[in-house]
Amino acid sequence: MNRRTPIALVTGFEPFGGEGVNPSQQIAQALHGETLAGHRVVGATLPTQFDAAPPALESLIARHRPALVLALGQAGGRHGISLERIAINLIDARIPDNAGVQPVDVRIVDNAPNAYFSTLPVKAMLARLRDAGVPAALSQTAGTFVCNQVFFALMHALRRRRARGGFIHVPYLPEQAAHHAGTSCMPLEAMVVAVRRCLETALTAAADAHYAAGSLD
Ligand code: PCA
Repeated sequence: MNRRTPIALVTGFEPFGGEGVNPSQQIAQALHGETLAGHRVVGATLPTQFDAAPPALESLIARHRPALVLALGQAGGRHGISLERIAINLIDARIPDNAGVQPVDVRIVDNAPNAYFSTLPVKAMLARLRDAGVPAALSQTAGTFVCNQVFFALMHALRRRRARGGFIHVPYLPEQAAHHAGTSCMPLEAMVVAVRRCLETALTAAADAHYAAGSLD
């Protein structure tokens, strides 16, 4: 790969909330170094900390100048792959982050819009996952914890760049779900395959695939 190969940046998060692992981190690590649709994947881990996560993401964007950024996070209890559509300009933490910080009702960026939409073709990605038999859904909220903060910071950072960006929440791994009775889970390898398909779709789909795919709910 030469230096001009465009980059797809994929981020995951450190474990948080008492968990020993975070599938989003493991997926980003698994995809690191792959070439997908002519893009080299750079996988990285963000701290699950309100103060540290946005600067870490911004320095990765400055360093790699990615053509596309896909941020991943764990959403324990959700069923299947959640393709997030909307980042809101609000933090309202139900639990402390990994630094013990728990902001309540705080704007993420002053003088910024109340929300940004993902600029990834979420409906084309959803169709691709459903064709492959992967449990997946569009989600209209990424929550109000560190994931939503990073999603918002990502879309704010990209607002004047050509690069596209978005966010996917993934469920628990089987070993995590074993400690949460009745919750849904997915094996790591199935999540890696699913996120790879999403990336390939996002890197190849026309920018308007988002709108052309129709309602899939
Ligand atoms: N999930 C959390 C933050 C880090 C992660 O993987 C969230 O959904 O906000």
